[in-house]
Amino acid sequence: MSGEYTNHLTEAQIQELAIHCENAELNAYEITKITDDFPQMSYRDAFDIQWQIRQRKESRGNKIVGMKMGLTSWAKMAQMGVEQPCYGFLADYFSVPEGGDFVFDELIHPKIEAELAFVLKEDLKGPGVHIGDVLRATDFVMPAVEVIDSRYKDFRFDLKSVIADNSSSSRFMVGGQMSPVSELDLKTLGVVMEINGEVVQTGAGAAVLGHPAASVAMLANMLSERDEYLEAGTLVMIGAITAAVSVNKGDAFTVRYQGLGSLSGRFV
Ligand code: OOG
Ligand code: MG
Repeated sequence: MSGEYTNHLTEAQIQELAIHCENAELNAYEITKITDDFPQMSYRDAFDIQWQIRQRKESRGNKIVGMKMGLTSWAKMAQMGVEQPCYGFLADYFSVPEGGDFVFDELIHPKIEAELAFVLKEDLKGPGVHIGDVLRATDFVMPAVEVIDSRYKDFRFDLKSVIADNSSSSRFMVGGQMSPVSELDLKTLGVVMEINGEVVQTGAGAAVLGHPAASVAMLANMLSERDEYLEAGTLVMIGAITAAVSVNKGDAFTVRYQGLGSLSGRFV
């Protein structure tokens, strides 16, 4: 993603594409991927579209309550055919309380992901942020489930298109038990995902870039390309540890996290 970081689209096109993607999210309908119509779109353009969507929400009074990394595990990269991580933001209304319901009809074709969330007690400013910085700056870790919902037809995209679509961010749940990093072995931390009582995915923390904290470090470094940073207090989801799993209306899930309890919810 380094190298070319210039705009190939005009400001008006970026604005128009932000509205295009955000309307699809707000009204739960599919769109064709942006690069089909704008093959010249650059990474800079894609992130500008995402930041424009963020601004639109903030200007309507929504709060940004965290950040997420995506495509950070081999399981996810292989599943989506994309080989580099991306990031997105989390808005207030994406959050569903622990044990709560996800309203299926507000979504297009949701999938669930087992993740972890880091909550920071110090700022993290890239470039050059490493795992040690992240561990020092982390207040606590808690279990997280992300519900992703690409706005693109059939959940198919390339890296630039998914970045513009806020990296498929849609809903999330955090809760379970929090823990300081000193009490966890983040690499071997096991997760078991069950849907309707059946185990559908299993994994361990090291699936995410070798160590979950590496994902937070990468986010801080990516944000520095835009002179942005992670402020103390920010919640960061590290990306799915296993492949994502499609869900249907009526499904119930439980994800168990070694040493951190479990998260459950339903699609109603
Ligand atoms: C992109 C977002 C991926 C994760 O945790 O890997 C993501 C997608 O697969 O739709 O959130
Ligand atoms: Mg995710």
